[in-house]
Amino acid sequence: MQIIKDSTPKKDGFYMPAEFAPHEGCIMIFPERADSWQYGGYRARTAFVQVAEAIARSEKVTVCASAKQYDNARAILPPHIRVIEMSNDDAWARDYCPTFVRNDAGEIRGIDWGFNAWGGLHDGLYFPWDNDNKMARKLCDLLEKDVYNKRDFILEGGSIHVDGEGTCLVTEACLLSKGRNPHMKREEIEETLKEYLNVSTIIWLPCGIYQDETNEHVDNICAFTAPGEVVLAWTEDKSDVQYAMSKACLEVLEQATDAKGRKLKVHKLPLPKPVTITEEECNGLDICQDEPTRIPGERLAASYVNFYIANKHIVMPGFGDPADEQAKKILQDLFPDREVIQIYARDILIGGGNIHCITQQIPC
Ligand code: KQY
Repeated sequence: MQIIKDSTPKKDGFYMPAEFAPHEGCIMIFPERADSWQYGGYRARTAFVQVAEAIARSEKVTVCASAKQYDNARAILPPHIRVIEMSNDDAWARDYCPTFVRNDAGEIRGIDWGFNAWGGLHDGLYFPWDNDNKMARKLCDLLEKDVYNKRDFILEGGSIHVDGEGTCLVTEACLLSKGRNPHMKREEIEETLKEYLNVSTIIWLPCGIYQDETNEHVDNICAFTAPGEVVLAWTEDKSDVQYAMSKACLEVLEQATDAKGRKLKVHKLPLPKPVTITEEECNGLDICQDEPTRIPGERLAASYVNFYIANKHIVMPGFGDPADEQAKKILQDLFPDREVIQIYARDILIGGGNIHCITQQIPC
């Protein structure tokens, strides 16, 4: 594996493909962090395994497990899912496994962004995060892909969505937050994204989902479903604080033009009714001094937009809400060539994200 320090994907003719383009596989990480997941990951594992199995129906899945959890992960995951031992601080593959780029000849390379646990010492969610920060490079080595070194720029995979045709969606709340790249102006951040993702248009949504502790990643509020088409997390309840947030995003999307000069078609994806954490669930979480902790009754950032597009399936969360069925039908209509699999994901949500956040695609 070569670490590329003196060039960029754009200079070398590489770009980030859309998630709906074909995949060689998907990377996940086995959950065990006791202040993120109830009972040291014991509850979340059921949902993680279901997600891995659903994705593995149409692409190769690799699960990274710590030395402590390797035997357990190997035992509970089916044999067609590859399990490898790799140190980690938590299980958010989207955010710190590599962002992959490809060229027209089909060669794939990784990008190793800097990771600081969603805000470093400013408003990060745990410390230390050095094992996470090393994963992109280790995975590129394992997968025999050269990797661009961009550790001087803090970026999580969940804070970007691309259409593969030159457009990238981000949120101001996240990318301009003080815990990411405070020394950079908005224009400099744009230039970096353009150079590394090889896009020409950045659409800045103002915000994401209420209470999203990532400083409101885009992957929880809005996602491309096709070139020129997005889904937006939506509520009709004007008394919900999320209404104004989703509306502000809608206004930007309605005004936006993508890199190909198209107006975007916006599909509203309903939100479930507010999901709050119970006292019993909080009791299953360890508390770490000086780190944010969950409080009974706290609203979680539940959204159906946090789905994964596999080669032949859409793997989406369900919350036991009446809107589960409606959201599933909307996605099924938008992806007629893929079967939608809905997985009860409350135990992933408690960790602070959802199915998109725990997966990272490898394009082919
Ligand atoms: O991408 C994500 N949504 C990760 C959230 C991390 C939360 C840590 N508790």
